[in-house]
Amino acid sequence: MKAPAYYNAVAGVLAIDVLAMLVALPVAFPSTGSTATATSTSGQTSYMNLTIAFNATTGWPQYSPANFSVPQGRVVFTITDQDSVANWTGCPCTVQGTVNGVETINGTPYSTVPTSNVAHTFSIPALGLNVVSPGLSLVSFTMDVTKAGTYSWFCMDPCGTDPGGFSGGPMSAPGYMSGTMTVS
Ligand SMILES: [Cu+2]
Repeated sequence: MKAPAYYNAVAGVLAIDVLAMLVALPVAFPSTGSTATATSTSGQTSYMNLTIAFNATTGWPQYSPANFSVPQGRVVFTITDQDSVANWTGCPCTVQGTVNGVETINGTPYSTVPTSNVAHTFSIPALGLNVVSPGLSLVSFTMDVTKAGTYSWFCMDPCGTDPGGFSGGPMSAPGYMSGTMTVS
């Protein structure tokens, strides 16, 4: 039986998409898993995409890549947060250290993020950066990094396994809720 024309068209598009993913995936998720370098595609601006997903072995939420490099200049970050929605009344939810003091959550800009959904933060004290990552969201923020160096980042949210959550599990294992950003 001959497949309808629309089926062939859809299959063709799918085949192209799969091919594009096969090419793109090793770039987005290098085989080392924890180290990556941002790509600069338009002059001074570079792009760094982070994902928070559950580690297949431990089951803990994990930033990936945890250790990465960016060139000096303007960097546009995204955080794809696959963790669940969580309320955190004690959240230091003011966005700091980004261009215009805002981050966007699913396309909407916030200078203070509602405490009703805070899964993790991405914080670099040495650069005055604090960004909040709600569960099941896409966060974007822009940052101007002017000084070369290696900066420690970490999550301030009590997402650990100890009572209180500020230690244990992903909060105590390097490469989950902490890592380094190297500016070169
Ligand atoms: Cu966290």
